[in-house]
Amino acid sequence: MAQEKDDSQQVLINVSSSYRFTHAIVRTPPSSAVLGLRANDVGNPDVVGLKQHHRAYVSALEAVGVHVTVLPALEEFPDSLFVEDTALCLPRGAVILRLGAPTRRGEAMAMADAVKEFYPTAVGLPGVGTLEGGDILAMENEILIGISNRSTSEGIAALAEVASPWGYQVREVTTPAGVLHFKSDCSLLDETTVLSTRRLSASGCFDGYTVIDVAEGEEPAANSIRVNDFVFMPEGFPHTSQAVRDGGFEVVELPNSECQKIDGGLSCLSLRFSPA
Ligand code: CIR
Repeated sequence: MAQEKDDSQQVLINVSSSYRFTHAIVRTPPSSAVLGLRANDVGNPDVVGLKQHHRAYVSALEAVGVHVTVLPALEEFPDSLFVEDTALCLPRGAVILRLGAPTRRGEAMAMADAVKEFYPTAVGLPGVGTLEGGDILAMENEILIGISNRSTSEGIAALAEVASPWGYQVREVTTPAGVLHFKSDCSLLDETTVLSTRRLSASGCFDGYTVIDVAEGEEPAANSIRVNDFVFMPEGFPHTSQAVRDGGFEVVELPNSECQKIDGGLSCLSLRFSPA
């Protein structure tokens, strides 16, 4: 279990929350990101802008008390800035995943050593199914995983095998048709609250949770991240950011226009964790 310190640097409380993080791992965007995978071509990302936005993202994490490890760019993997898809890091252990996109498979192996710095006992996903981190929403006691074009039932069952002994129920849910990842359409805001598109919450997967709806036409805002006391949201979605503020959350808006051109949201850009 991770621990937090107050201003006097005394250890205060144990933290095992699904949104309190002491550490993050990110990877510098490669110039080859112009070749990144995308469902619809709306033009290539501007690499200078992408790198600027990435630096702002790292600074924002640091500003809320997260220690960030920045890995070097991997030009051979255009999508390698989206580190979230390569591993799942929970308080009690980490799993190196098997990506569903064939061109991205090698990214997981490239991430393994960095994860093992913090989780020496990290394991590989058992079996043969595929699972990308973008489909995994880790809550307090349960982990929701969306079946998608990238993540299979076999991959989800394999994760359940590993995560059940850590005290989590794994629940298989459905990613809306045409949506890349489950978390393209939702985010955890606190223990009992999620931000979700209506097309996803209509499936009933968040029954029992409080849902804040993403405004119509602002669907990319669904991929936000709660980090410690703040919710990081992409810039340019005023109705949704207001709804989150109205829900009592403190919002930090970050530029993400270039990532969005290759289907990347804010969650995709980091592994966030508090190792025990
Ligand atoms: C891909 O298609 O794999 C990348 N262009 C975007 C990955 C976004 N990752 C995420 O949502 N976790």
